[in-house]
Amino acid sequence: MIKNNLSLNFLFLICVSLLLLSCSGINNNDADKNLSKNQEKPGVVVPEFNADSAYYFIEKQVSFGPRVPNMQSHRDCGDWLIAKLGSYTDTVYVQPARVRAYDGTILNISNIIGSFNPDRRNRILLCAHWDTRPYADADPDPANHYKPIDGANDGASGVGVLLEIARLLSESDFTSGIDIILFDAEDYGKHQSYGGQANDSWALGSQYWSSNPHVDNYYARYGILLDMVGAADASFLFERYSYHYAPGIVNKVWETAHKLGFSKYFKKEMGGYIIDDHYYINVITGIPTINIIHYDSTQGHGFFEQWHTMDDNMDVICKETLKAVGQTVITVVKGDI
Ligand code: AHN
Ligand code: ZN
Repeated sequence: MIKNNLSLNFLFLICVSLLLLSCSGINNNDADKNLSKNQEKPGVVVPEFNADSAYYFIEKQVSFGPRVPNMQSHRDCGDWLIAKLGSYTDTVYVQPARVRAYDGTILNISNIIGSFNPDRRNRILLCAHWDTRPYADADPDPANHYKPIDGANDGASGVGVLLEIARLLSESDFTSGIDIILFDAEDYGKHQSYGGQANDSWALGSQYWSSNPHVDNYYARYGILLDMVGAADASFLFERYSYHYAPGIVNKVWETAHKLGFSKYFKKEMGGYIIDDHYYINVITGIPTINIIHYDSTQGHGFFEQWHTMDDNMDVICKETLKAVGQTVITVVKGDI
């Protein structure tokens, strides 16, 4: 009797823990049911986004160390990304460049582009940045202000979601073109203590690509940028440049997220104007591009709590959030190819 009670209590405890710890290791019940019908567009089969797989891709990037241009860990991770993206896509392009940072440092960078059906005119662009910030200049401890960060959320999360989408697309049949661009040197913007003049110091890789696309006359119908898409309880608000340049895409993505049951992440509220890779793509190439980015107005800086701190590590990453973003984006893309 006592034994029975104990095991009942134990079972109860396990159930409660599973409910509470939904972020530290969810079991995705849908994982073995790989495909689901798109409720919106009958006939369109949407693959099931695997958050465990995306999580692993993030963990792998972080394992190289900070991906700061000119560091060995940056080159090592770049080589892994080229091989991984190349294994899923029809063609992979590496676009090397030397760019000048706000402080005069010459950065050896590489944008990494994986393309499905590279010869098709009708294309969609998906992107994220793969580099990480060279300094934790928003860390509460000033001793960390010149140390590089893991960038599990700021950087690796968007790339992890896109690699999982590339894996799913590699198993999928479609005729349109898709480009997955991993931009370098997004996060080498001016240090918070820098007093000098520094225009356009962020997003150096996407500025370079936008002025020098990897193929002549490159065009895509629209683009979607993912930045900081992995934290627990993330909130994705309408980013204002996205809404200005691509309101139709913003509405389509948020509508899709709501229909899939992810309204707690995708809030239909205005956020701020954020200079990020999508800004330069919009301004320089004219490709209407949106940014799905974690925006939190309760934080002074407006982003997730651990933004540009030493705590932007794997502990921040939540599979539920990855699932919400990944399933939404793959649903939108599958509906359009
Ligand atoms: C600015 O702070 C101007 N832009 C932020 C873009 C960013 C930084 N995305 C990730 N890290
Ligand atoms: Zn950053």
